[in-house]
Amino acid sequence: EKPKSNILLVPKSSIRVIYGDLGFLPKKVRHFVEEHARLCKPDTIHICDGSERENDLLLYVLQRDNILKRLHKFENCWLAKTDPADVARVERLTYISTHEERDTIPHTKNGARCQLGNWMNPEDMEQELNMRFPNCMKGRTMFVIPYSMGPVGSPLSKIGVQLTDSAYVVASMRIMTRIGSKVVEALGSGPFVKCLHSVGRPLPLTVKLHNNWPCDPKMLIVAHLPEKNEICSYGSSYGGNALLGKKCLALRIGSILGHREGWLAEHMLILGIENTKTKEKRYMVAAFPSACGKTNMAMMKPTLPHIKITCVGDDIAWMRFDDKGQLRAINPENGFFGVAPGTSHKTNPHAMDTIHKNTIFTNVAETSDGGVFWEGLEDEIPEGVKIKSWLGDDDWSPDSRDKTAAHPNSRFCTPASQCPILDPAWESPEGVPIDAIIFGGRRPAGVPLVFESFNWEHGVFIGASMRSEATAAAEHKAKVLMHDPFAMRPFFGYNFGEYLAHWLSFAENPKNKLPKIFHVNWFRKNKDGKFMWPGFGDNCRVLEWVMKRIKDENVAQKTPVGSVPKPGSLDLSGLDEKELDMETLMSTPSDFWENEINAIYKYFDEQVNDDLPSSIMKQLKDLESRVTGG
Ligand code: SAT
Ligand code: MN
Repeated sequence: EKPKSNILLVPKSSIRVIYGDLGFLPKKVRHFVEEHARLCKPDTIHICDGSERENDLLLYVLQRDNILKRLHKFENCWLAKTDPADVARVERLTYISTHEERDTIPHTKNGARCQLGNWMNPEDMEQELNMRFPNCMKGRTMFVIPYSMGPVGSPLSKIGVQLTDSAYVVASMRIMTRIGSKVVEALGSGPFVKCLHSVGRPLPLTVKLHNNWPCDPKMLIVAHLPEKNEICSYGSSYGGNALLGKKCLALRIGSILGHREGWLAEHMLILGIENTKTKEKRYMVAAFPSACGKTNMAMMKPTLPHIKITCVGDDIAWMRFDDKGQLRAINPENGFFGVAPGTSHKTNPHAMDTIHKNTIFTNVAETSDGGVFWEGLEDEIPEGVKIKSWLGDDDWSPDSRDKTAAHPNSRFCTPASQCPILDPAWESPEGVPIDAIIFGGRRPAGVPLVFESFNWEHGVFIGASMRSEATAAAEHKAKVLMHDPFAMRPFFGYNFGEYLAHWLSFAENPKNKLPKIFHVNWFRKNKDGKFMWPGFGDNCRVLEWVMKRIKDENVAQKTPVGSVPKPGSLDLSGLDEKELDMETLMSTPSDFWENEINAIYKYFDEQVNDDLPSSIMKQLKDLESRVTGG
């Protein structure tokens, strides 16, 4: 049934659809739009079709409103500078609301603050949302973004519809997800995740904006309502707070759907690796905490000439065992939202080649020749070019070192299709076959370059006990070792104990070919505080070894912690072997591991408590007896 006109009737006013046609939306989507238009009271509605014409219009508006600035050095590239108070995800205001607290988070010991998610009961949540959303879009346009996480029409994909009053969010969602009419067609009368987002600044403004960037950090909330299949986000326009397909749908809601439907939504890159000598090709996934070099690894330029790496995704993997028992993964995203600082031709040449067109940069520094700058690009700036920092310091120089040029969490938002090493199967609807799962972290001491788990259960334990030096992507500033199980700490959609049980359950089906599980650490330091391993493109040497282990080649030897490469089994050709202390790099000092085991005991006991599966506790005890030899 079609609506009578393209004008939405709301008591005492009417809201005009200025772009698109309400009549083309499935009935359920139309009701969702109407209900929230009535609540948020935008002036106008724009239904996104995903066309070029639409994008031109959005970019025109964003430029006119001084939110985006064209970067003349590149093709169709843009710079946004945010309110300095809106620069990252805000974990402490990110909630999951369910009737039962225990569905969302474990019962911590002695009322300790839960580090594995924030829960709120539905009544309080309703109050919080009612304090914010009524009339919040006054004077603004409400955009309707139908989007697909995963290739449009793939049986592994999920559809969301995001309502937002931010054109910047639309332009970014257009890069990061597949949006528009083709998604509406694929949706039909099927289910979708309802996503509501507002910057929280109705017009006319009552405060002065910084950088014309509307946001309301004091009222910020990111709420997940899995029982209603809904996400509501208020007060921020930035990254994971506002692009609701990414962390909110693809990880938090995704992990809940995966639990329910028998699959996994993980914070993992997906890469292909080919040995051109043996013509063998494999796919692997890897989980690292944010800004730990994950995007660099996903796009690695290998230093071994016979190894070829291809990229399927740099942040999120949705995985499922198929009916033959093969684990398969899709990348639900359509672009890269990568941390800019540290990205250079030296560290990630393929990313550098990806971002010189059709890219939105946020909070990087700009150069007087219309380009961009951030920490790590010092050697790539032509002489005489001036740098303007993200905060607007006009003549920023590397000597004014107390202030960085770019914000440490500044980003590029760029289409995956532009990556020069994109895997040919990256959009394959059935997903790519996964033969190894890699966990990793930034561990300055004690943790070997690579070790392999003894079995699936031990591998799940390794994921559960991951720790890493904290990074700039979240609001944590100081460098401390943080527990970050599965690199999912801020992204679990449901009780972490249940999540572990879900991972363990895949071993119960004898048909499943369980991939081998590994842990890597590119960041071990020697006594002088220097990195012991060259990292970056040389990490392909470790992946080549992993490939050998997939085939069960006899190249591993046991340590109490896991199996490490036998001496001589890592290809070190072309490296200065005098400089490398492989023995120390692979060592597992018992005093270090005794401390580590104590930290894991404490963490499991306090944070997971009764929800910890007994087999994971048994893995910890087994590790302890192997380490202490008792
Ligand atoms: O801002 S995002 O959540 O998209 C990226 C991150 O913080 O990990
Ligand atoms: Mn991430």
